[in-house]
Amino acid sequence: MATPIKDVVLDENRPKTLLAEKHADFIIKLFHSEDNYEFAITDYLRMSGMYWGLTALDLLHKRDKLLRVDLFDFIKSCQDPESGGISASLNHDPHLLHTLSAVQILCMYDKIDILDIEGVVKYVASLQQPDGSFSGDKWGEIDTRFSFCAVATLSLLKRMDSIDVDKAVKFIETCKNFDGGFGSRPLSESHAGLIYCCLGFLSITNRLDIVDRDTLAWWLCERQLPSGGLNGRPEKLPDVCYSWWVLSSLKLLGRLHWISSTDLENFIMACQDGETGGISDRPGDVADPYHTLFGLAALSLLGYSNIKMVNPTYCMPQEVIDRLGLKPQVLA
Ligand code: GRG
Repeated sequence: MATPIKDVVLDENRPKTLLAEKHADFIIKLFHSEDNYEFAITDYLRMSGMYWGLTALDLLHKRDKLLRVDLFDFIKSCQDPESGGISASLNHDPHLLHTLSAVQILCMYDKIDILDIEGVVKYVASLQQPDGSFSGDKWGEIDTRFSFCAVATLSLLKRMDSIDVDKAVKFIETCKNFDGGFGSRPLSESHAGLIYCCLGFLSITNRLDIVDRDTLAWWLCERQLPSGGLNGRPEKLPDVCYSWWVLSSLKLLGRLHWISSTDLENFIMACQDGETGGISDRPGDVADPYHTLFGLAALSLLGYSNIKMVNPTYCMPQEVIDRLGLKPQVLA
């Protein structure tokens, strides 16, 4: 007997059009919720949370609705003067992920000069290991996510010369699997989130040539389920965030048309919260800024009108990448 497919069923009364105003209000409200319990307990991911929210607002053309100059003072105060790295929030350790998020936000607002840029470069370079991999922070966890964070940060700062790029590429190559995908380390299971990190890394380093293009594109398009949603690996439920991790990967491989964009669009629309605004992982769940950004960014890749064009490598507005003069590789 065939194994039943794990999936969700879309409700007839689901939202079917983009609730842009509601999503903008949802994000703006989050930036004014310092007194909430939820705000307090998410301190450890604040910098990335700000990147998700601000990028979502910008993609919706609503950046000007949030005028808070104290955001930049906050980011500046999260840079550790000793290591040069940036933390999620005050009194947290610096980490590559939050360093990237801070650099992304400041590039979007053309405010990168408020940072000690040499300090950031020194921090990122100090985390490269003898085998070319990167640890996320001084505590030493190695993961392909951190290889992506390192080269994304350095390329935005135009300082790729500060690391050994060839060695970094060799490490990513050792994380490639028989199915064309990539995992977090050598011999780890292929996962759509990590595939995005490795393809984003290879796009920045101009080395997408090492990818088994069609084997990987086939694995990626097999992530689409009957509901139209995408999962991150076989036998898992769909989740809006994979609309981004899978779709951006297909875009970098020049194979976006291998999945049904209409079905995916229906799924993302169904995950919108018609009352509070925001997008959740699956229909009916609680909305959050992470799924709101990645749902909107996926709709942008699908060519959805009224959403700014997103860059598939950096998940930032394309106009910012153009302004910086960056041309990450994308296969035709
Ligand atoms: C700037 C867009 C941008 C990204 C920064 C951190 C990062 C780089 C990307 C994250 C990529 C990602 C989502 C990796 C997934 C890691 C992983 C193994 C998740 C597994 O989580 P489960 O088991 O999820 O909860 P599934 O859906 O597999 O059940």
